Amino acid sequence: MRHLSLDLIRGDILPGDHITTACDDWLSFSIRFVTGISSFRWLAPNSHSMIVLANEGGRVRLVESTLLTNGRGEQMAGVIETDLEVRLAAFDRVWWLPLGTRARAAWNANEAAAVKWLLERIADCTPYDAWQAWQSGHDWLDKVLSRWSPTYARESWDRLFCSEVVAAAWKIATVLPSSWNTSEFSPYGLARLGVYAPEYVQLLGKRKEIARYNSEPVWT
Ligand SMILES: [Ca+2]
Repeated sequence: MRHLSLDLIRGDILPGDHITTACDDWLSFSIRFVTGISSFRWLAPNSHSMIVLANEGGRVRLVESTLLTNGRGEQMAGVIETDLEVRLAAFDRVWWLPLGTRARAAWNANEAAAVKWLLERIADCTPYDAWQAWQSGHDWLDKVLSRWSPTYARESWDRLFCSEVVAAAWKIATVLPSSWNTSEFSPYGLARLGVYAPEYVQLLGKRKEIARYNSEPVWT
């Protein structure tokens, strides 16, 4: 992992790449705790996921499903477009996880379909999926009870949580196999998938490696 400021690499960030983050607040801690335990770790390193929609001359546009207060003081809960540079201020740690060669080729070949789907989700303000976010985080029960577990989420894109947006766009772009359930991926689960370039970059915060980054085979 390299630790570099956004200014040094902003031109290298590409559509489809995963931007993932963590905060030192209780919400991030609780997500990192439950998703870490499900992965047999004390704490997951990351708690939120965003996907790169476009890079316009170094201005990195993102899509994310999140809870935000807009400029008029209204609470937003769902899929929105944001700007990486603006969003940096909201987090304590931020990593850029670039797609690797195979995933990049798949994304580039199917980018139009994935971007169309992302823009439609922004346009219809697809609501935030708190229930499936909770289910995806508590995977430890699924390992015992399989699909009868109360924490097993059937794939459903009517509502979307943060890492579900990334996984769904990747599935549309064939970065992930069509048989995979995108409603079961936590931010840490996504960071472990073997879809990335060998090297990733921390853009912000005290240095923290993502254990098991890029380690789980996707195409076997
Ligand atoms: Ca969902």
